[in-house]
Amino acid sequence: MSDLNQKTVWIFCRVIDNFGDAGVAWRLAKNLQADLSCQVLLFIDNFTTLAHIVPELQIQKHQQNINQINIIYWKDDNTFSGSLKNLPKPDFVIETFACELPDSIKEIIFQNKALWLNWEYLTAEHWAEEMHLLPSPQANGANKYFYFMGFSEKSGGLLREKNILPKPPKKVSGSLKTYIFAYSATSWQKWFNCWADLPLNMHIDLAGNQVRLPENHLSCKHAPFVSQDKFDDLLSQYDLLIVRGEDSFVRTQYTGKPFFWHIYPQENQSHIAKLHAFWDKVYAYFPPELAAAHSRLSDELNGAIVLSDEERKNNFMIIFNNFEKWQNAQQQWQAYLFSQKSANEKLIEWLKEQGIK
Ligand code: TRH
Repeated sequence: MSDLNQKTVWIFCRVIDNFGDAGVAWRLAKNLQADLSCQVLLFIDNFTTLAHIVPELQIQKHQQNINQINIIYWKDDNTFSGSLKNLPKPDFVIETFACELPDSIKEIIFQNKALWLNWEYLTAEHWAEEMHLLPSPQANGANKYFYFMGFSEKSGGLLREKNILPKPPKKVSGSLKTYIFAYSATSWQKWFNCWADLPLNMHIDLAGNQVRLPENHLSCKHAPFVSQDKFDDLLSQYDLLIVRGEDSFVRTQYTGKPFFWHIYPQENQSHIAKLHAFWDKVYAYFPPELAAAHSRLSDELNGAIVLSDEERKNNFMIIFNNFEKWQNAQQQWQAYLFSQKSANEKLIEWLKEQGIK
């Protein structure tokens, strides 16, 4: 992949909650710096959250360089007085998750004729492919383009470091090593009790602080938060993963391991359409009976339905008794993802088409 010979990109991130806003912005910054050899300035309004992911970050130092990425504390226009002038001017600007840029930044975009991208939340829904890279004329005359990552050739692809390769499958040996990094939900204690009643030799590592430990004899312990650089290797050590949000969700797919997705819950259940749009693509690789069982459990985990104890148990029996078929299906999905160009590659192609060479 050729580089953008030291073009400069400004990335903006406003942390709403959890770790994903910072997590995606940091991954984007790392990928642009490494794979596109860009000069990257990351403006972010929450150093405390980012420091969980980047432990080297010094929270009190409002401008610092880590892994050749310039990290700058940004809240609004007032946190910039004077310092903007000393920064390398942007060739393109990425606003993550429509975090709304202050007028001072919009003025710099206009003055420098910088390309302006809004990096959208990841979805498999069809409409995102249609909107990908559409220009949206702005009041100051600049065009803002919407970048939609996704799972198909027509989408913006997924962020993928050029040095990661599909990991070979590993047979389950001894206990079923399970990793849970999820949101709180009413189904957890029902799932834990169901697993405790099954003839399962399972150990659970529980990350984050939103899910309580099982109230039964299941083997489970809290997993410490690791740096984002160590996160991929951590995920690949498990047989079964239940992950949340956006970035963990993508990184889990790269492991090729069986997983459930605990999607970020939205008002009026609008997250369910996004959940189904994704799994509809993946179930094409599942045997029908496995897809049906997984789908019912996934819907219960994400609050779409409530299963009876009997149905929950039957569905888990189906997926655990067909665990190798599940592994095989996820490895086929992994191969499909790796067969596509990454967001890194698609972005550099588009930037060059727009004249950034
Ligand atoms: O933390 P999240 O729930 O973030 C969410 C989602 O991004 C969601 O789309 C967004 O709308 C909401 O925030 C505001 O899940 P996510 O996206 O997986 O982000 C977690 C990040 O933390 C990810 O980059 C992985 C990283 N991480 C580590 O680096 N080390 C760890 O030990 C763990 C558990 C996570």
